[in-house]
Amino acid sequence: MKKALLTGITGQDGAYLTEFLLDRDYEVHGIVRRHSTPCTDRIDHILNNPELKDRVILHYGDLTDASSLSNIVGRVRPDEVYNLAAQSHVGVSFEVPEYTALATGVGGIRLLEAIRQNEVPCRYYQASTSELFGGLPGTAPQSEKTPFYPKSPYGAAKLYAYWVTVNYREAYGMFAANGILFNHESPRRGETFVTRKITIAVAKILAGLQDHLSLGNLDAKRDWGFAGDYVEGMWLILQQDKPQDYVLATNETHTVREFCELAFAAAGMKLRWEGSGVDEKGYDAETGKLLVDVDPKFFRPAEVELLWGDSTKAEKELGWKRKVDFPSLVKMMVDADRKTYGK
Ligand code: NDP
Ligand code: GDR
Repeated sequence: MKKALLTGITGQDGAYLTEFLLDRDYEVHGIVRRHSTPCTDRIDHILNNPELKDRVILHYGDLTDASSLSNIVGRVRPDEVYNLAAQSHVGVSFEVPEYTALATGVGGIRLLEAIRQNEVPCRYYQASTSELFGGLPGTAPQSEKTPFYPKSPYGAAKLYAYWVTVNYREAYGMFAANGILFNHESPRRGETFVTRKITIAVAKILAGLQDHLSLGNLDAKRDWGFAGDYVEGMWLILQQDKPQDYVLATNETHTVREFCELAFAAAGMKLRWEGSGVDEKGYDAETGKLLVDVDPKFFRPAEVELLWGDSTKAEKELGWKRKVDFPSLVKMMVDADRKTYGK
């Protein structure tokens, strides 16, 4: 039985990847942080499943604590390591820049060193991101060849983790690879990322639990796919003969405004927009009720305006392609939140 070690097992991608690996008969080891209340909601269905729970083993550790990583890697001696843990919120990285650097950036080299010093001949996946590109004008669609220009402490920290992954591959011959993933979402997406914030708001507004939704930049464009599709790509990257870096994306881009329109439409509401900039508002076209407004507090000190991926290399070499399209993704998320919030 192959052994995989995941950091970030309690996150969105960690939960999908755990399911994917269990389906392929792996034993899955996950590194979890200590919380005052448990934060395992996304994997509780696995931990409580009598047929699966013995194949998922959790270890306390932290990406900011090299000794914990070294102990776990030395004890488990995994075949594959997926470094998914991070302070992963771009906006929050402006509020906690130093911690973001330590966890999201330096965490990567701590884990690589834990593998190297324990002499574990495993394959290493680094969760790299389209935020590395920074969305510079004239660079889209972005591929493995597009120059990097991160625009946040998060992006800069991920840039460091990207390059040490390449460096350990070249310096020590390690099987270390980056997946440069564009935004991927799901009903398990963290509630403060824009897609989930929108789909929760739609469900709550419909159920009479929220009045309206306040957002920041409605014009930002993102290449949004379904997280369940992307974890297969992570695994495929580690099954290749040679370690290489790959972009995973849908090859489409949409604005935050479009995501809103589709999300409200999935619940039977049509948005009518009025005004512009911070004065823009979205009304229910039928009743005239305010549904969306703009609050400057959700703007970032620097913004990535356009992310649009080109995953031709992954399609050719990995045989990977997204399965869930944009409208189906939005509907899946709205439907799931409507179930949770009652209507
Ligand atoms: P989430 O924010 O949902 O999950 C992050 C995970 O990291 C959680 O399990 C969290 O644990 C854990 N974590 C955070 N800090 C630490 C730390 N110091 N030590 C150990 N664990 C820690 O992220 P996603 O699942 O969405 O993303 C997975 C990875 O992929 C991240 O690295 C992200 O930056 C990257 N990425 C994500 C994309 C996306 O669109 N989702 C796109 C490209 C890259 P806890 O539950 O304790 O908070
Ligand atoms: P992103 O995701 O920054 O792309 O990072 P997020 O959903 O936070 O923002 C996407 C875009 O929407 C704009 N926006 C808002 N964002 C949030 N969170 N809240 C709002 O109210 C709001 N209004 C507008 C943002 O300004 C931005 O332009 C995600 C994370 O998963 C990273 O870890 C990952 O690396 C990248 O995707 C690829």
